[in-house]
Amino acid sequence: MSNPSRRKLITAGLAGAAGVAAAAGVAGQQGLIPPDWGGLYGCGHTLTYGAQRLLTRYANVREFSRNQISKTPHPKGDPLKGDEFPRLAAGGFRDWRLKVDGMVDRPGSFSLAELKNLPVRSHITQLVCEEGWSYIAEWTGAPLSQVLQMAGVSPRARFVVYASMDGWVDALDMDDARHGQTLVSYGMNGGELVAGHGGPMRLRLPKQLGYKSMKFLNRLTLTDTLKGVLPESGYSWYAGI
Ligand SMILES: Nc1nc2c(c(=O)[nH]1)N[C@H]1C(S)=C(S)[C@@H](COP(=O)(O)O)O[C@H]1N2
Ligand SMILES: [Mo]
Repeated sequence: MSNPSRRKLITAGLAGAAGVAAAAGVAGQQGLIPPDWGGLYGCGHTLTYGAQRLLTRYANVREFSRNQISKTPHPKGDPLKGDEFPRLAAGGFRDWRLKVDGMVDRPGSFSLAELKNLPVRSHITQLVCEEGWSYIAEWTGAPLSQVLQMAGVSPRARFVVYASMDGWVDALDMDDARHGQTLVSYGMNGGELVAGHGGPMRLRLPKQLGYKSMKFLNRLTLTDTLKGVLPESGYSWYAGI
């Protein structure tokens, strides 16, 4: 190979690399890169998340009719260990609060009664467990977007980190957090949300697999990074369906 053609090749290679870098930059600005883009499975995670964000960012998942509600929903329902949960339950969850902190103008906490005063949204959707079972139920609650609005989210916030009384921690991006079907849910099939399904309050996020619909929710933290925030769980961070 003569030098000029090799130089051409190198130039073409550099231009190609610059193109990939520019594409990655644009993809980042458009919110197409997930926080777990690195590592062994990063490429797959990025393709899944990027494609879902391009195609279904604002789409709703399917809602069912009342006669399709499952007769026997499948609760994994372990009771919570420790004294806190029985104490709260004995008091009708009057002392239970949802804490909201991080990148918000008005950090604080909300009682169940305050959250029930927000606009009410219900949907009949399918909860799909990664283990292969699913059921259809009606969930009632406040749109998470309303809770975020009440707390005043900073425009710099990129994720809602959420945590439960049984020590789960997970996170959503702002698209899914503000999606109309994403609820902080306190009701199921026309009654209260029972403890077996995560009562008094769970996140209900029908756009992703069941493990993202955290039961026993008690904290929301707005952040601009997930670095060092999420435990190593073995589950994919983004589980769009
Ligand atoms: N806090 C908490 N939330 C949780 C879980 C859990 O063990 N603890 N399990 C998750 C999984 S893997 C699934 S499939 C659903 C099950 O919801 P269900 O008990 O209402 O059927 O809850 C999710 N949320
Ligand atoms: Mo699950």
